[in-house]
Amino acid sequence: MPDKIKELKIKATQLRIDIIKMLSAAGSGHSGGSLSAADIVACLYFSVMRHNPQNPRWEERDRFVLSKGHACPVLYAALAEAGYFPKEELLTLRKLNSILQGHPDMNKTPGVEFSSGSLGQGFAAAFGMALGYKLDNKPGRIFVMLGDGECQEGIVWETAMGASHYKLDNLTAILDYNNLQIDGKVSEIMEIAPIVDKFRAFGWTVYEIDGHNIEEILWALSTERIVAGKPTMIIARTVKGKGVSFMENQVDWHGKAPTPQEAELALKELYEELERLKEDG
Ligand SMILES: Cc1ncc(C[n+]2csc(CCOP(=O)(O)OP(=O)(O)O)c2C)c(N)n1
Ligand SMILES: [Mg+2]
Repeated sequence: MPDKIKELKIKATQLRIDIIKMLSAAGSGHSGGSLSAADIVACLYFSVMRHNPQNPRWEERDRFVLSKGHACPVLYAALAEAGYFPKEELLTLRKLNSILQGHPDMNKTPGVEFSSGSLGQGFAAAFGMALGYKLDNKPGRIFVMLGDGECQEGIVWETAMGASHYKLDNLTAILDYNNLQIDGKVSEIMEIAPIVDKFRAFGWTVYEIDGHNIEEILWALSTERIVAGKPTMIIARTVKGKGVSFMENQVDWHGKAPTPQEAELALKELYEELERLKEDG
């Protein structure tokens, strides 16, 4: 496999390892939705985005907003790996006075672009950032990740309408389509399908990919996929809890942290995967 793909698979596995360590140390937090997003977040921070951990407020940077803010362990793991703050900070997740709060806080954590967690709001904020970049003639791109349960929020559809009205082709959204929300299957609680047709009807360019396939993620995030005058939506099919066998597709793991014993089992699997990737790629 090409070196770049191998490197990103290793990064994503490293993020999953850090997610398990952080959540286990914190004793609370969101496992499933952090793990489902790891491959996409790895591609963004370690291949696609133009950003500078030494200068987080660089004017022309690309920005990433994690609208499904409860999955912040994956964001914190990526920011630490990229060098925004020391990795030791990860083990302070959810502690009093930590820079790593239970939901992202842009005033506390270097590299966090928006304080998200109230579902839907990060998407709207990203729309505002993209509009601001256009008005200021800035070259950067704005990326935002949503959950599928999050798409049940009305604000998502106001944002979808606004972004296409203002022709925000500098905005790329990624939907982490794992078909699970806090208390069950999205398709049973309040169906969002046909989500591709819905975003197309709202004027977006829509791509559907496997959200764990690095090649497909990079393909969809490439500037070549941008259609002038339209925002881009990437519907990424994912598995909630991806990478840890006993967490995969289990709704119980939405808002639960592993016990020390469970963390040990999870880390064993992930370190084996890391070794496998390093050996044969
Ligand atoms: C406005 C709002 N309502 C409710 C919640 C509580 N909540 C946190 S996560 C979640 C489910 C989100 O599901 P989804 O978007 O599918 O996330 P993922 O599966 O990626 O974890 C809910 C209801 C919230 N954070 N914000
Ligand atoms: Mg979901």
